[in-house]
Amino acid sequence: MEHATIAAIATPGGRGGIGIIKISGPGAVAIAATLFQAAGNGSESEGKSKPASAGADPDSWQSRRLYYGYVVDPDGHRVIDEVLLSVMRAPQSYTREDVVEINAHGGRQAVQTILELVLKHGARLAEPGEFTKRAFLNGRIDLTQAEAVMDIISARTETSLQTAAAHMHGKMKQAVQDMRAYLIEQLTRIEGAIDFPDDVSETVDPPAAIAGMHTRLVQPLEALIRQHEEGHFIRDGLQVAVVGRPNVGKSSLLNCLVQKERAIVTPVPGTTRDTIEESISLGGVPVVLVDCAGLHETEDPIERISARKTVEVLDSTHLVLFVIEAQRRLDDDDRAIFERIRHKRGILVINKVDLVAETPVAEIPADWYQQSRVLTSALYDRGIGALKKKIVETAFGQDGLEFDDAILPNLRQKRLLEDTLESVRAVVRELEADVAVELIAIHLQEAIDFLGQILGTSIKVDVLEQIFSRFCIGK
Ligand SMILES: Nc1nc2c(ncn2[C@@H]2O[C@H](COP(=O)(O)OP(=O)(O)OP(=O)(O)O)[C@@H](O)[C@H]2O)c(=O)[nH]1
Ligand SMILES: [Mg+2]
Repeated sequence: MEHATIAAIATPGGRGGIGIIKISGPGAVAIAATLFQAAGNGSESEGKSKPASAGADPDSWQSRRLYYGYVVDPDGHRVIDEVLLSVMRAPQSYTREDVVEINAHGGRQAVQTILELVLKHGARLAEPGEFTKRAFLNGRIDLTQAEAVMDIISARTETSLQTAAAHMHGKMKQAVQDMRAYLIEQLTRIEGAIDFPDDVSETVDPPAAIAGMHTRLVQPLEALIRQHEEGHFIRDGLQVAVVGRPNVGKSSLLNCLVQKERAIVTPVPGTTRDTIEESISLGGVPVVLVDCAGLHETEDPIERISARKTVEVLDSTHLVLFVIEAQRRLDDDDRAIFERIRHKRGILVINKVDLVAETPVAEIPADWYQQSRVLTSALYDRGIGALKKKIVETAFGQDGLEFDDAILPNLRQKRLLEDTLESVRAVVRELEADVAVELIAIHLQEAIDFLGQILGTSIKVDVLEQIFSRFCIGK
């Protein structure tokens, strides 16, 4: 474990009410003491509601207390800023080391100058995520909780925030620890059988062991892996492509859904040439809407490039809004588009209903998303609420997404869960085939190691570096 004292600006750049410089490590308090001059002159603390006045001796500074004063450059005694300083002594701090936070005024200059002074007096600039990495290396949190810290920082909707917070409070950790404990118990028994070969059948009861493997491991592992797929939307958003012939009102619909003039709308077919993306939150899930160029048979070279882009979007999109016009009969272009997307999950949006008296003119084949049709008028903002509801329903089922207490593994965790499942399945197969216990022990150990990598108890240094490098500086 490295013992350098690290420092960074913990608040975002730009102007703000306050800016925070965070220092962590054995030298944190001493460095702060060389720069901080308490306001007032005594060492007695004032009333509880006011910041305390710090004594000159930093050893007398109390943990988790705010001190009021100034940061002064020791060379030349220039006052840099009026600040509040807090000390959190090890091990009761974010990193489990001594931590000092200096709350300065939030202009770039003051915060930057203070950071430079802190660095000059013995700290080094923290790498991205290094504070959290220290919290992990010092055993305050496990790796699933460290990863959740980053998810909280980048959470885009209420639901993503909730699930990240649940992970930070150790839900993922608990689930993995339970499975790992069970595997260790099994391995201990099997190893007992290796040492006393006469007692194999007594120590290991294969049918019971197989049943246990199923309920305690195979099922929970499969559920967690499935939940990753659903959780993936919470993290990265559900991609919804808006497609149809030129001029059917795709851009108008996008604008209605996001409630702003995002895409250009004109009566001229072929207005949208490039794909346009905009995000909204539906049912707690970030939804990324992609407005595409109209698709139709054409010789125009620009339109052909646009069409190629649309087809690329269609490949990766989770859900398609297929837009047709209510006042017009379907033509070959409409039919060609449907053939392209029929394998995709989709909603048929019958737009421009304001132009028809009652029922749409278009005679729609029965197999065109029969369960998922919505009538809209993007011009008059009609049917948009129903469309939003349909998007959630079509993507996530009738009840929407139930994420209240779900555990949503990230990609790294999911891959390790899959590796674990594979090893567990091997164990089950070997128990069924009655193979040598030594072989079973190897696969059990493998599964234990994979779960350990999720928690961070057995993990390679480069993997750790990779995880923490995705953090922002100052966290
Ligand atoms: N009456 C009526 N007109 C609409 C409606 N929605 C869109 N329009 C009109 O249809 C024309 C085309 O709308 P856009 O939103 O640009 O259509 P688009 O599908 O994006 O067209 P391209 O980008 O060219 O493929 C514009 O004149 C819109 O005002 C609607 O619900 N009712
Ligand atoms: Mg358009």
